[in-house]
Parts: sequence; C-alpha cells; structure tokens
Amino acid sequence: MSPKRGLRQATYKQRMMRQQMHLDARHDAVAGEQVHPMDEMLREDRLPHIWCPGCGLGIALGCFVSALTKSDLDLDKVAVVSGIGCTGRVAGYIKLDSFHTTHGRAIPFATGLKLANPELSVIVFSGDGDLVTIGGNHFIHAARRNVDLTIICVNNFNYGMTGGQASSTTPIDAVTSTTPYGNFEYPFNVSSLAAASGAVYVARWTVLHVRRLENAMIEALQKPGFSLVEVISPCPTGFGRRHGERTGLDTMRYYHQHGVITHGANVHEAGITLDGKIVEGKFVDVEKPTFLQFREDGLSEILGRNDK
Ligand SMILES: Cc1ncc(C[n+]2csc(CCOP(=O)(O)OP(=O)(O)O)c2C)c(N)n1
Ligand code: SF4
Ligand SMILES: [Mg+2]
Repeated sequence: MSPKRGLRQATYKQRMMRQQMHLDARHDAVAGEQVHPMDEMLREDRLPHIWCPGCGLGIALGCFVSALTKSDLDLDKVAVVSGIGCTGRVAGYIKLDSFHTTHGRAIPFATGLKLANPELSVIVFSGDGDLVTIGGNHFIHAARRNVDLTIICVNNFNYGMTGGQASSTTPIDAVTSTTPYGNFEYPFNVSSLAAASGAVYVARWTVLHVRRLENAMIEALQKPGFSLVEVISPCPTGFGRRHGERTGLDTMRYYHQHGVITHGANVHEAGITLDGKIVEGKFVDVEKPTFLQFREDGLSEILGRNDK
C-alpha cells in the first residue's frame, strides 16, 4: 500500500501515539468534565441521532472516526459526502466539511469536489441503495476512471430509511417490504462490482470486526485511486426482523458464526446469500495512476508541457 500523494505514512505505533496525545490534550482541557473521545469529531448539536437501537451504523461511524483520527490525513483538507438514507446521515453527524447530497448522487458530487480541488481527500459514506442501486452507474464509472475517492458503502441489504424495500444487494429469497414472497432478482456483489469496474482497493468487513474494519478504512483513506470498503451492517428494523434476527445482536451472532476471513479471496466468488457464509478480508490492493494523474501525464506528453 502506498500513501496518498504528498502524504507521509506513519507507522501504527506513531498513529496510536498521536491519538493518545490528542485524547490527553482534550482531557486536560476539560478536566473534571466527562468527555467522550469522539466529541471533537461529531456535531453534538445534531444528537441524538436518528438510528434505531441495534443498528450497525453507530459502529461503522465509530470505526470511521477512529480511522480518520489515526490516519495521516490533514482533517482540514477532508470532505465527507453522503447521499440519502440512514447511512447518508453520517455527513450530518461528522464535524468536518461534509455534504448531504441527493439520492444516488454522492459520487458525482464527490468527483466534482476532487477535480476542482485535487488537494482534498474526498470520502463518500453512503448505503447500498444510494451507491449501487439508484447510484450504480456513477459507482462503476468512477471506479472505471479510477477517480481518487474513498468509498465506504454500508450494505444492510435494503433501503432501511424508507421502510425496508429491496435494493440491488438484497439476497435471493429475502423477504422485504417489496418482496413479500422473497426476492427473485439476482443481487450485486458490491465488492465484485467495484473490482470488476477498476477499483484499486477493495475490502469487506462486518461491523463485528471493528479493528479490522478500522484498519481497512485507514488503508483505503491513504490509498490513491478509487478504493472501496464494503461494510456489512445490521438493519434490524428494515431487514433483520424479517429473517429471524429481531435485534442487532442476533445479526452480530450471525456474523460471528458465518464470517469467514479470507484475504485475497476471489472476490467474484464471494457473493452474499441469505443463509450462507460472509467472506471478509482485503480482496484487491493494486497500483494504477489515478484519473487526474493519468490525464496530467498524458497531456504533458502530448502537448509537450509539464504543469507539475
Ligand atoms: C430520487 C429519490 N428517490 C427515492 C428517494 C427515497 N429514498 C430515501 S433513502 C432511500 C433508500 C436508501 O437506502 P440505502 O442507501 O441502502 O440507505 P439505508 O437507509 O439502508 O442506510 C430511498 C429510496 C429519495 N430520497 N430520492
Ligand atoms: S432502519 Fe435500519 S439502517 Fe435505518 S436506522 Fe433503523 S436499523 Fe439502522
Ligand atoms: Mg441500505
């Protein structure tokens, strides 16, 4: 893995020390007051959040905040973009430059930000419905172009926010509010879709595996090019309760029993079924010039100039 252009890559130990110093300083500043370690990264005025009890989104956000803090990114040059959905609320809760855009359009919005200001680290944090269902075309083309974006896709296999409708990732036979007799559509394997479309980094983790998920996020944040972390997450309200998982804890138990960590697995054979195993790990980590780099190098060569 190579660090993003212009960024020095710290060792794990350095990152941990940095986070500890940050926490100590904060603790000193408000001695006597009870402080949550994530306070500084969240918009407290937006809390309490809208998420249901047992939802996996809080864990996904916790891992993301922790990954950002431990990464080498300059947080003043980070932009977080979400679309619409329960997952899309992340942009509203995180205390960074963040944008809650329209449904399915987080990636084109993020692409515009990156092209207009290449110094930014642009992260898209959104759901399966937003990113690979209504927004599927933007997803594949940003991957094809290798636009330098980090995509965190929370896959809960349904449109959680609007009442548990089927999305393009809903497994075959799954009962949802729009598939009362079970789903008869073949679903997307999100990681496979990204890999086939040209992504340079692809990993999948459930929210049960918090350390691994956080580390994957750090790697993806620092990887130049189109990187994807697929986060498998419980949605007891929209999805789980229709499949014998009434609570988020039931789904976490399912992850514990069915999660199989296989780094380097053939991602195209790692589809997710209703009752089968969930293959997790890092599937893709390759080097390829980003869209901007490729274009810059190509134009310099053709036009005989060097704008670098
Ligand atoms: C153009 C448009 N169509 C439909 C909707 C309604 N809508 C809001 S969120 C959503 C689904 C979100 O699903 P997902 O991205 O998986 O997020 P989740 O709620 O599951 O986290 C839909 C269909 C909308 N807001 N805009
Ligand atoms: S509907 Fe599902 S995804 Fe949305 S907050 Fe509730 S549990 Fe989470
Ligand atoms: Mg969803």
